[in-house]
Amino acid sequence: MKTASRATVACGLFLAVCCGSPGSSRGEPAAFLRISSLSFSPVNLFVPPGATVIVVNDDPMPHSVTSEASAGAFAPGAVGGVSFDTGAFTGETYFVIPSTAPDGTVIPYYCTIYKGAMNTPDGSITISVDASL
Ligand SMILES: [Cu+2]
Repeated sequence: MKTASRATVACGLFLAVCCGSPGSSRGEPAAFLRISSLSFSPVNLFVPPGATVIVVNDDPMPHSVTSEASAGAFAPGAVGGVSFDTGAFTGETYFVIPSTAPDGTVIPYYCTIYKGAMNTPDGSITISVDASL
């Protein structure tokens, strides 16, 4: 019983300190990817393994952030076993990079709806153990 109550206290402290990120309900730090005027920003995002990526769509029309095997493929795919896909969405959504994602992996992504018609047709997420959130 002593152990359980200590864990509860520790969890409460963690939540109190770490719950600042909007949309990250698990209270973990997150990276932000923004879509505005048919452009991804930042186009090249660096995140550590296990990162939550919160995607904000400022446009009135739906977009997606979907991994592809190579830039310009415009078809869902993976690099180094890492893939992600928000599906078409407006407003805000998020996805999680696997904690096993290999350091140095560069995963291109695109929008399944507008593809080459985006002002930034391809973006990329680079997995870096040195990236901070
Ligand atoms: Cu789009």
